[in-house]
Amino acid sequence: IPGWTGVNERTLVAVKPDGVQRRLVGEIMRRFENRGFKLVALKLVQASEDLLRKHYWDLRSKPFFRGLMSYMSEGPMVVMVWEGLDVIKTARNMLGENNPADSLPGTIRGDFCVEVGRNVIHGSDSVESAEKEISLWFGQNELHCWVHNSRPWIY
Ligand code: RTP
Repeated sequence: IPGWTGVNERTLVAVKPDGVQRRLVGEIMRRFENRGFKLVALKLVQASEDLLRKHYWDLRSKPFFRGLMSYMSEGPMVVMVWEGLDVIKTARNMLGENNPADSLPGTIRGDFCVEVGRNVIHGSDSVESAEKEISLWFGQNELHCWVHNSRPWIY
């Protein structure tokens, strides 16, 4: 099939508690579907402190770590795995910069938030972190493999 490399990646995307509370879940999912990515896992989770510590282990010595733990515990998150060509990098572009002030309009953070401490969404930043985060948040039986038989370029 012309233009189809078959190189599929998976990334973890999480709508943080503020995003859920502000009813942004549908809008965010719509953007990923419209872009052409495939949803392969989805759940609403109130994250435990243990899970959040593991997720943000690399940031444990940062001054904002305690605030980050408390922010991420404020309510349930919608955690998803999206699949498709270059989805890790493309998702990060769709999210915008870590600091919403640096995020261009048209990105999720550029359209929906102003504070780094309430930046609405998380997305894995590399192949290694995507693999680590997917196995942290999901069991194997929660990840679904499905295909669009007649149109393989639709991931
Ligand atoms: P994320 O992991 O959530 O996608 O964010 P990121 O890679 O863009 O940024 P990272 O440096 O890993 O930071 C993780 C989350 O910590 C919060 N944060 N607060 N100065 C601050 O108060 C500060 N800096 C970072 C943000 O929620 C950020 O997304």
